[in-house]
Amino acid sequence: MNSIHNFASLLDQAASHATEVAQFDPKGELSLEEAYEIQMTSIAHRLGRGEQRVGVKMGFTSRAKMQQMGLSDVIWGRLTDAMQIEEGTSISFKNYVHPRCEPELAFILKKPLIGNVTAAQALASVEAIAPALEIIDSRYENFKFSLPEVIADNASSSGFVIGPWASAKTDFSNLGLTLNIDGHVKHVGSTAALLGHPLRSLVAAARLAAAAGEPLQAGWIVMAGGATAAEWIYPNQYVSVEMQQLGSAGFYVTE
Ligand code: OOG
Ligand code: MG
Repeated sequence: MNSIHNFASLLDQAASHATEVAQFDPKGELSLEEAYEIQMTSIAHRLGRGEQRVGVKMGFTSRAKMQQMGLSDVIWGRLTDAMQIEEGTSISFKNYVHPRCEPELAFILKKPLIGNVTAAQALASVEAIAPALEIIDSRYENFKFSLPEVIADNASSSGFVIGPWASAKTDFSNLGLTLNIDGHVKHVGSTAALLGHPLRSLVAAARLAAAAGEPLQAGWIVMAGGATAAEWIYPNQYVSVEMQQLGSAGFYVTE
């Protein structure tokens, strides 16, 4: 119990000061329950400082991401308002340890979505969808971790950028997308990479969040997971996602 609180404080401090920590469970001996308890406790520190909970992020929902990180279980993390970066603005590189960016699809919900739901129920809860970027910044040295470690570290969540919201009536099952740096295409993919259909990521989010006692709420954002491998980002770059039909979203990186 004590170690849960210690690991949670350690990760919260590392995230808020952009410092790295050594892996504390490299062999993955903690249970997933313990790992999520560390995550919850660590995010409670942020909420205690006045941050507001705004949704959920999903992780390892595409093969590209599973392969890049060598893990294959779908994981999730908690989003707060402080993690949101306004589209078209800049982030300061010094606030990050070793950031990477990946293209995602974002959902915003118009009603709660709780527990075991069908894809049709999931779709009916969606207010709008948007092209999005996630900035992941593992707090572990060398961006290396075991499954319990990355879960404890809020699934590497660090920031997210949301582009223009579009009607959920748009067919988003297989939209082409690119991750671009300074206008150069770094990765090409499709929303179909997300568990075969991005709604499956939302269905999983509804189940996992409810099981944790924090069911998806109206107004919450759900980030469906990286559709391609993530790319390292550096100062003086403009990073963007371009998505078929939905448009683009981007941000600048300064020193
Ligand atoms: C873990 C987070 C995974 C995604 O979209 O798959 C994730 C990581 O890759 O550091 O955010
Ligand atoms: Mg992600």
